[in-house]
Amino acid sequence: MERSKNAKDAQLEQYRVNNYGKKLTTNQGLKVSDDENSLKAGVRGPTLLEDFHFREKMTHFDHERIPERVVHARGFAAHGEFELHKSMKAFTKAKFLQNPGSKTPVFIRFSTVVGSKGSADTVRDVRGFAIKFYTEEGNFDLVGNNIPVFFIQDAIKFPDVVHAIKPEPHNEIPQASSAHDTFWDFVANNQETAHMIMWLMSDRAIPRSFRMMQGFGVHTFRFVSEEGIAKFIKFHIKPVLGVHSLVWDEAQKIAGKDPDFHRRDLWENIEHGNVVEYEIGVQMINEEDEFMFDFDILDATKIWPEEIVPVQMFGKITLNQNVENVFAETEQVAFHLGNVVPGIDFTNDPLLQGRLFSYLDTQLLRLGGPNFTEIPINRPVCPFHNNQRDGFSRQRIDVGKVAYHKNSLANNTPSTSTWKEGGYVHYAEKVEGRVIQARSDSFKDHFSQARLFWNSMTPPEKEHIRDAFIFEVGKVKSADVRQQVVDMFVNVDKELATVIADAVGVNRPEGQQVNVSAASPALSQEKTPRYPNTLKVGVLIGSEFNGREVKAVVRTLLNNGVAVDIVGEHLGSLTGADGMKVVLNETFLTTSPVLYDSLYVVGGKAKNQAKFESDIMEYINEAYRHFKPIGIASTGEDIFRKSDAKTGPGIVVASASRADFPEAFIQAVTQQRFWDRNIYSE
Ligand code: HDE
Repeated sequence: MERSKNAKDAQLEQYRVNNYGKKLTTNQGLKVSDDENSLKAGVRGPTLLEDFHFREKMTHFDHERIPERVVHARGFAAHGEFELHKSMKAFTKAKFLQNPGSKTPVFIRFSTVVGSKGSADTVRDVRGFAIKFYTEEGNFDLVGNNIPVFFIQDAIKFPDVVHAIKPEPHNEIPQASSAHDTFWDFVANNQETAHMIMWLMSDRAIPRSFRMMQGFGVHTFRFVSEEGIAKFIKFHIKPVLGVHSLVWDEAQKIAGKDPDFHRRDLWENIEHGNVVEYEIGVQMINEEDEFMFDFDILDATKIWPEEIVPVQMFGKITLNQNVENVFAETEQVAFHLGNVVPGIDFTNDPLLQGRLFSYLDTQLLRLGGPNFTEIPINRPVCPFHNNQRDGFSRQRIDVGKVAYHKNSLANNTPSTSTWKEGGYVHYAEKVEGRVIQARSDSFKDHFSQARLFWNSMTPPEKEHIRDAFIFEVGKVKSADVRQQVVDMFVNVDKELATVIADAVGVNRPEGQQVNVSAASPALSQEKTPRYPNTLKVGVLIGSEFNGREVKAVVRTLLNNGVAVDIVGEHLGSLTGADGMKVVLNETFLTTSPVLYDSLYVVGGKAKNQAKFESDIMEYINEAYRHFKPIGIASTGEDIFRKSDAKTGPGIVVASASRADFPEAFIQAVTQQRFWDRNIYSE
């Protein structure tokens, strides 16, 4: 695919090295004559210390690893661009938000939070959504998540929540999972987690794709205009393809069948030239309205319901370029909330305040010193000059003898800039108060918005949340902790807590839910946009298929942007009853029904007919249980009838819909899930 020719790409190009066709050398540039055998005293003798090439090669290898991120270790990233559609000049001085049509290079790293670097993509977890905007005024990092609230209200508790959710330290089990004692013990004993837990148990925590997740800045930030007028803001990012999720059983199976499911999905879609798009906007609250709400706008465990404070979209982010080297770019990228530009400022959100310390600190360890800003992926696209010097792996050569401010020998340069000249001037917020270690009373309502979230869910979404609780709390060995969890979540919903109690073998809770009947429909995924493009259909096929029929369906799928895998008994090609040939690119063994959004069951003949039919039935049964659309060709009906699946919602049968079949099937694929399918009916 054509490279995005923006300022960041041009900068990175200076650092890219292509070794293809070159001579092998040492790092000193010396040509190497033998890379197979170390230098020895005699062919069967000991290796000599003198072999500098061996030692250099081995030493470099020994030092290849750097510490993984303490959280968000598993991630995947891509390059792209932000385009401004609507000027935000009235609200912020930020230059990249002034002129509609202006473009800013971006780099986005998506991640899970809990698992280590090699863990599976589809675990139940929050997803990181970290964006680096390479603006002309310096880098702006929006280090968000796909869930708009957080577990805790004050950064001082971050090490605690992370210790509780990470694998338990005595046996390092379980990997990348919140379903264990220490996490739920933390939840029950730190009830500020309630709202976040509702999101974590919801479908949001098992996204279908990075391309189908919302992003949130979570904290309350400030926009500051050229005139110095500030507004409280929250950042929102909405995927153009809509917000879609997996089902839990499927997510767990994908974790084994394809642990790289999300990174592969992003990688392949970008490689195929499918643009990955998100709208970005803000919610804004005037400074004087700070206390108008029944929640504290500085509390990161609260949302601002969109129905009360609408999101104003101002631009689009497009990802269109994969990285060249995952370590150099994705691993070495260093995000930091303190990377801001004039016109974007902080608030006193105590979670945000703590993050302003942590990110810089963590990079020093991870990237081995203070010069990580010189690593190509971290460099701003504008020049940078200051009196910082030295440190491990310094690359720039600052010339001259003056490295201090103020000076006369260098005409007092590098010089500072005023606000008007583009200098960063911190917003002059008035603060007063006594020094105190305490939580504001306005932060103490932990359940109203947890219930607001519950009230906003459709019945299938509620069922998924209920089942997630039953799974997670069911994994907790301590009956006492299970009881505490049930006694906590009765505050959110009595019926929910009672069902959980029965399922996890503890007493039904005695308390009552909070008295909140409001809902925020924007929180449900049910009304999200739905498109067929970039969804994936598995075509299950044997020989003697009906060529005309299959061709029409596959063509309709491809015309709608659907990706198609042709799956059969073996790789190679097959011939239809009418002589048409198809090339198979997967077998029943190399792929799995959980890796498709839908199946098209063609059937046909195979060498081992019994095994062929049994494989197809297994695929059908699995897709059926995961509420997926299934299209049945005329040659596939017999096998379908022998499977556990029943005709009904999302089952499109060629003989029933005849000429309309391709269209009817596309509609079903677009719908993605059929929650009204009763998978347990006889
Ligand atoms: Fe982070 N977080 N975090 N976090 N976070 C890190 O920084 C931290 C929080 C988020 O792709 C670390 O470079 C504290 C909220 C993302 O490279 C570390 C607190 C949100 C990423 C850190 C939070 C996030 C991180 C680990 C409580 C959503 C991955 C490695 C105050 C708004 C960035 C690193 C990437 C990574 C600290 C809470 C998002 C240790 C102390 C809330 C997306 O610095």
